[in-house]
Amino acid sequence: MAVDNQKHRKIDNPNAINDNHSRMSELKDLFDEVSRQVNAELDWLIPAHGSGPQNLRDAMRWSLFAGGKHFRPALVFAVGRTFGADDEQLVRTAAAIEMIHTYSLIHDDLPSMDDDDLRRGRETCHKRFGEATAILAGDALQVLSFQAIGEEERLSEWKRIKLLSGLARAAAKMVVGQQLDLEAEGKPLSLKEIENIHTNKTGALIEFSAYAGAVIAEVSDEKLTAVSEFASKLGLLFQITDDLLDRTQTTEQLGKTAGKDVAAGKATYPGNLGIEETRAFAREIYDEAKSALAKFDCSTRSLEDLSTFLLTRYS
Ligand code: GRG
Repeated sequence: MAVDNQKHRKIDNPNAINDNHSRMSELKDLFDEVSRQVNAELDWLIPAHGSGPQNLRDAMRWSLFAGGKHFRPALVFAVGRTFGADDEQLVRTAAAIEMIHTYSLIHDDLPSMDDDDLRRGRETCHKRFGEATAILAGDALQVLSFQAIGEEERLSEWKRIKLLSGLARAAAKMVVGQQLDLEAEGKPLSLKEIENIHTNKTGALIEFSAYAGAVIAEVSDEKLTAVSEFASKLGLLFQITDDLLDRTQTTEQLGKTAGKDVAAGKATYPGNLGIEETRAFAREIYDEAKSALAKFDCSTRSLEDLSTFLLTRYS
């Protein structure tokens, strides 16, 4: 009998264990390889020394090179490679998305927002460099990400325009989601309202990451629709399991303050549904993400593995 929990699953067939191990090691290779390429690109785009105030440069690099998971860049690579794009066409956009994501974390941690001291296992940007410099480091990362795509000569002008407008839309949604999130603190929300906050705040950039990989690989409009469907499920799955992590893991495991959602009176999936029902909901969304992948009509192994990674990361 199989228990429906990936980590404690009882598997009768030893081949299934080997397959699980080899897929986990393929996924680890994907994350390692993407981190290596993206960090090298970021180091080239924002070197340790150069013109302008050194303190601002140090603040950007403090947050950029703090050991984030690089989930969004991994998604750019996984979708792009799935449809045949070369890594050298993908890496700049993956790095630009990591810059926008890092800016959002720096600003989210500010005293006027979530007021946090710990991020990615180290002091937050404003704790280390002061509030004004942290605000400016976030601002600079945001605009530099657009510049990085706009000046990327390995991409055609048509692709650059599609990517720039898509990134601008996603970044705007993130701001809308953040404002809705701040306004909702301490208020009871319906599941629909929670989903609307997360679709904007977290989902939009994840969806854009998948879209970017597909645009760079020049997929058909029909495939692009399937990619969007998959990515919207993945964005939701990311947030549901992020909410679970906040409840089930320690500050050390997370590298950021655990239990913040409850302390800040945030409406979350576990707060609304309870932990067990949230787990079941995550499983449902995971299944829907996998069904969307079936429409890709090609091997989607790495995308299945990224989905499984999200589903199982909280246990
Ligand atoms: C300030 C404009 C503005 C937006 C902030 C994304 C966001 C909106 C706030 C982050 C707050 C937060 C913790 C949201 C939950 C989901 C999330 C984005 C988690 C952090 O992303 P990970 O887990 O982090 O990919 P790493 O460090 O691995 O990159």
